[in-house]
Amino acid sequence: MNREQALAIVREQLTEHRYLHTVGVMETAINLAAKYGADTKKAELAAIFHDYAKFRPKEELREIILKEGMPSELLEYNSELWHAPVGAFLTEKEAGINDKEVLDAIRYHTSGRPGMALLEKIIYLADYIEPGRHFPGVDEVRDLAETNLDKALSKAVQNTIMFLMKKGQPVFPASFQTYNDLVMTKED
Ligand code: DGI
Ligand code: FE
Ligand code: FE
Repeated sequence: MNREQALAIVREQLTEHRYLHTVGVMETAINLAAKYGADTKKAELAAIFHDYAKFRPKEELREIILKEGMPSELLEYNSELWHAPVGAFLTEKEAGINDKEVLDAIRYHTSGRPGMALLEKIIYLADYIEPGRHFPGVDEVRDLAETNLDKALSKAVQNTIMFLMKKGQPVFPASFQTYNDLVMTKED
């Protein structure tokens, strides 16, 4: 599937604002992939589909999580987490993409996971720093992403967890595990 075909499919699923975000993630992910030695075509495809399920009704997301054997623990946490694993599922089912690396990058783009693959890191980070994002701390992560993918990622995960905690919201355990994994394995 080429870029135009993929973009046309997701455009129908998204608002204009979310579509522009998706294009920003795509461009950012391609640049990161080229810089850090990942497959730029896979980065492009994963970025295009990463928010594919963002606007499905919550009931549909919940049902798919239960029916398809995804971790039901997800349902106890913020529903914002659900579109990622369901997005991977629907990208395969409805768009026919079956590349496991691409699907995993979609699946883990919100929560992260310990031991993230290069492509997963790139999509998580591209989602966080694409040019349409404006929130405190994003420029620091953009700067880190120029030179150190893992440092940028660990700062992004840290910021997200701190943002949730400041609001008194629950944090999905995989997000904490991702943070621990990144700070405990980093070299300096
Ligand atoms: O879909 P996007 O808005 O582009 O971004 P996203 O997929 O990273 O998810 C949106 C939000 O999910 C993110 O801003 C914070 C929220 N969220 C809620 N609970 C958790 C969480 N994010 C993480 N990493 N962990 C959580 O437990
Ligand atoms: Fe998302
Ligand atoms: Fe996104």
